[in-house]
Amino acid sequence: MNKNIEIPLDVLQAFGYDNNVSITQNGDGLINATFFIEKANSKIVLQKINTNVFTNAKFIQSNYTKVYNYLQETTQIFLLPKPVFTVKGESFFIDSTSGFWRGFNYVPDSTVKHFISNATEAYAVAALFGRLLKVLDGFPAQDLQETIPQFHDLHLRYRQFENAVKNGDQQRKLDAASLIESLKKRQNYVELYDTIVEQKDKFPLRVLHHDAKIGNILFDKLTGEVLCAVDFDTLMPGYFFSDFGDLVRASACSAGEEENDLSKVFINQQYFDALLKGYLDETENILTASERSLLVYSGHLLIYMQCLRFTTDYLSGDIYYKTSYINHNFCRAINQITLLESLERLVPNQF
Ligand code: GN1
Ligand code: MG
Repeated sequence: MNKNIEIPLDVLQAFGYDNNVSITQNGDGLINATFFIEKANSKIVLQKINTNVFTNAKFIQSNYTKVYNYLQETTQIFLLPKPVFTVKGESFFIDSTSGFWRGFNYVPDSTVKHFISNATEAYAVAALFGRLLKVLDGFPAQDLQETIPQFHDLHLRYRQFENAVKNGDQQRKLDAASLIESLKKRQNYVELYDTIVEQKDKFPLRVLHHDAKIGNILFDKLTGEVLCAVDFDTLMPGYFFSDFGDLVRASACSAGEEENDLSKVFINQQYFDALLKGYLDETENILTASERSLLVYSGHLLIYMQCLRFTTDYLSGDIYYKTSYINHNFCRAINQITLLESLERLVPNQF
């Protein structure tokens, strides 16, 4: 998918700007297009939502508004980027080509990082997402829409993978033969997922971020401290393992999912331990005993799921994730299976 998109004038005008602004594009996300708009003393983040992925993009905005207002009303201190409304007072704007746009206030002096630098940082990052679970514990999960239905449904992801293996590109299938075997051989993760969702009393539906990767955290540019999480597009009902799983996937690793030198791809035990402590310090009294006992396997589920998703997209001809080179999704999938193998050595799966 192509990532270079321009901002039409009607969009700028809808948010109270004109062509007389400075625009920079942030190239990080794999789905949406993100821009920084600056004029005089104001700076906002404007995003074009990928409506092929978020077919009901309005749900993103209604979920965010509900949660944002809930946190303001319950005076729980949890920083969320403030939504920017259009001049007509709407939380989004649909342009003349049906593009879906929404904005946030830029969080001053913030920056993003792609890697965790030390265990203290890993602890802080996990505590942030643990706190999110905690402050939303009283929020009724069923009041939120599924912005992508069955987003972290491992059973569905496995079926999509099987379909892609069956109907996907023949040459790519041959090239990925050993990766496909490695994924098939690990169907016990799908079984674990199935047993979790079957036991609603032990594993209740909760509000999860569903993309707790390091790139979705803002850090203070000066002190390096964690400021807040961003990208709440997949904030929706889900199960306990999603955010901690993505934390392990993206913050306990020595290198990110774009790394092709596999010798650099492994789980850092110190970071893993710090993540677990950070998450549990915030959520220990909220999670059920069953959730706590399976928390250490969250990373297995999420890395496995991400590997299935990259492989599925590769076999299907790169229709979902933005790619920059020919085998990009394949390389990401190989990176993720390597990471999974490393996690399995550190925390052998016992089920
Ligand atoms: C996507 O858009 P971005 O880069 O924040 C994806 C996540 C994946 C992630 C992998 C809606 O997130 O689920 O984990 O890429 N988001 C969607 O980097 O599919
Ligand atoms: Mg995202």
